Amino acid sequence: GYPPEDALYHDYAEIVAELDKIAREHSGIAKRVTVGKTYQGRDIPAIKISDNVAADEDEPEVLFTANQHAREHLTPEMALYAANLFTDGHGTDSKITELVDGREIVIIASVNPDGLEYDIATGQYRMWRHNRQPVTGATGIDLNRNWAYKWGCCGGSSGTPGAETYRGPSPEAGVETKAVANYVRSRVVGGKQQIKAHIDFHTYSELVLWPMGHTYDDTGPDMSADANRTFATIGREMAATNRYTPQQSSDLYITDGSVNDWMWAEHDIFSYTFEMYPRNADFYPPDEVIVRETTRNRAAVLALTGYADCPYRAIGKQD
Ligand code: 0X9
Ligand code: CA
Ligand code: CA
Ligand code: CA
Ligand code: ZN
Repeated sequence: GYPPEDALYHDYAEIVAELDKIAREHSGIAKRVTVGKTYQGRDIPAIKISDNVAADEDEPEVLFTANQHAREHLTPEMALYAANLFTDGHGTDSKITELVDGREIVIIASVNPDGLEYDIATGQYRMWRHNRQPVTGATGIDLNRNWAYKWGCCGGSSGTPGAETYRGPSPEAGVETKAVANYVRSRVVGGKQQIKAHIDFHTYSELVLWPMGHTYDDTGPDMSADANRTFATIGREMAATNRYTPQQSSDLYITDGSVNDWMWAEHDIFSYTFEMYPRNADFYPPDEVIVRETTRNRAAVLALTGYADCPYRAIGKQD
């Protein structure tokens, strides 16, 4: 498990227990949802939060994901913070109540629990990034290079097993990538994708990133000028609240097969990456920073959830 000095971080069992507790204590507005299993057979832990939570209502859906990368331990904490924020805030905070009543919020607290558990299994951090499935000559795929849009197109991933950014043998070969992609596809109802907005949490660098990642171009065949302006406007608004730096993701570096490009290009989801604390290299901040660095994203999470009915409102348009 976690080193004793970092005991406030949640391991897999504790993530599951926390989601179960939230669902139990807020059963009218929270229920566990099934996303699928990891390579090693763990249930990918997720929760839905909305009024009339048992019904699939006609409300904009918002997705939060965390922990594609095993060692980014602040990110499941962010997911749990958001789950508690929406459930505790319902009925106590008028703005949160309105969001929970008018949206269907799904939080996947760890996309990669196999990797998380491997990273902490010895009690000494292993700096693990990938999932834990065997590939030719190595173990693990970089899940955030394995999405099925322009996979491996552009020099933003590696074809070598064992490399940090190994893209896997084929798109969605990663069991967890495929499970989350299947979940997103399952939200196409009557030909319409229900999920309108998404944040994928990573560490570190304190950035708000938006697509595209595979090209330096701001606009192109899969990114209209209005969409780009909307991404940038909402991205900058969120960054003003958490004091992160807002930028197109390729301005950081080129990635191909990353989640934001797929979510946008294939599903028209306004999909962001947040690179959380700290600003400079450190995957293992002490547990003392968890509360500060998750609370820091309160306003940004609420802002994107608010925009989900019509993100283009940010630039004064209707979709
Ligand atoms: O490389 C990644 O997958 C993300 N950074 S991390 O240090 N958490 O691994 C960033 C992905 C954002 N996309 C692009 N930079 N294009
Ligand atoms: Ca500590
Ligand atoms: Ca509802
Ligand atoms: Ca719905
Ligand atoms: Zn990451």
